[in-house]
Amino acid sequence: MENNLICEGCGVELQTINEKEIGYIPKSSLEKNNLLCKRCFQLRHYNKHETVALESDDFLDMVSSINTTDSLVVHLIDIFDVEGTLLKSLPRIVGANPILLVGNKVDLLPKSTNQRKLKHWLFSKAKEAGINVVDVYLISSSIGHQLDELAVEMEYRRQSKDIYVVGVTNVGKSTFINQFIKRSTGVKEAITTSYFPGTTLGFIKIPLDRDSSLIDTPGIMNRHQMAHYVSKTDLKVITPKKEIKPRNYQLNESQTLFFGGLARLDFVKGDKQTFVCYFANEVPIHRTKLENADSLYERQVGELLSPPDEVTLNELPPLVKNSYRISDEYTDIVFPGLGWVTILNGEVTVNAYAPKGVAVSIRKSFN
Ligand SMILES: Nc1nc2c(ncn2[C@@H]2O[C@H](COP(=O)(O)OP(=O)(O)OP(=O)(O)O)[C@@H](O)[C@H]2O)c(=O)[nH]1
Ligand SMILES: [Mg+2]
Repeated sequence: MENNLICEGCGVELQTINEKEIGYIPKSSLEKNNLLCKRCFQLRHYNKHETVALESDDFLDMVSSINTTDSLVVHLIDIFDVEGTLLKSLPRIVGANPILLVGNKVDLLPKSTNQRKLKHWLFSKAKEAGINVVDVYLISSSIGHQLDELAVEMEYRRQSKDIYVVGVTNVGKSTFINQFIKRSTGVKEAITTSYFPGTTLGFIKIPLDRDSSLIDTPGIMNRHQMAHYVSKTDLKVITPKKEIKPRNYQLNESQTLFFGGLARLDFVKGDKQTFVCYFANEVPIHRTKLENADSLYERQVGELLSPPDEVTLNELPPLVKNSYRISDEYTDIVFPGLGWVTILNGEVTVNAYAPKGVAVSIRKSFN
């Protein structure tokens, strides 16, 4: 299209030729003040989501152009899914530019969470992954927690340069930038956001001053994210919407917990103790005897044990078992993108099941 017009909602290049292709805008809408492609328009006004046929590599190539810039990078991750959203390939993507690591969505964590420990843990996770960060912040883009403090830090660190906000799909990059736009101009929801991965399709530049911008970028796909394995309806259920209420289960050995039918934890061996479960409040947790667990799953997955719904079930890889012998107290078994279970006393053997491709991990609890 003439002058390469860009959709203000998602950053895609606009075109008036093919309604089926991304970036379509009816010619008549080009006169409007606010240029939105058909997809953004439908998402905003009808909450209708069209799947985009763009390869994840296209986004990766686009975002990797940051390594040729001189800028500040804000790496946004989802605090509820650190393993799934901390980009190990970040140094390759952003080159030598300084990185601020920002954990988003702290509003979802229980109030009891020790944020100092969490911050410390994020520092060490970044270091472990070979990512050199200048500082770590914990924020909530939706409620604005710590945004003023972060804004000051960003202004100081950027030294008049551009700021790129980079991260895996769905961590809240566009919501984050919308907060800044709202604070400086009063305009709400300037950029399109949604709970589906893959909302932003191109760079969106928000001017900071005459020569520099705050830049939203398309999310990098992480195929191991639970979001890619479940239906839209299920994604709504498993995504926490408000503060998570930990659910406690007193378990004896040879008992099993099902998290819907998407994950499972067997308490194989150990003394009776409390298992504290951190999942979206809408995810049902079902307790059963270990000896009955296999048959219950076979009979009830998609029924009593749901999500998965029918759509997810058609796509869902089989659950894979991981065995852990845990000696330390306060250990978390993490089901990325779904939640985690804190084992208080330790000295246990557990089997943790998640769909093949979603890597279960363990960590020291930050509570
Ligand atoms: N609870 C909570 N949800 C958030 C927060 N920030 C963003 N979200 C939600 O996370 C989802 C994804 O937000 P987006 O801003 O579209 O994420 P994105 O990183 O721009 O996603 P892509 O453009 O697909 O890469 C939406 O449902 C947001 O409402 C937050 O601080 N807390
Ligand atoms: Mg976005």
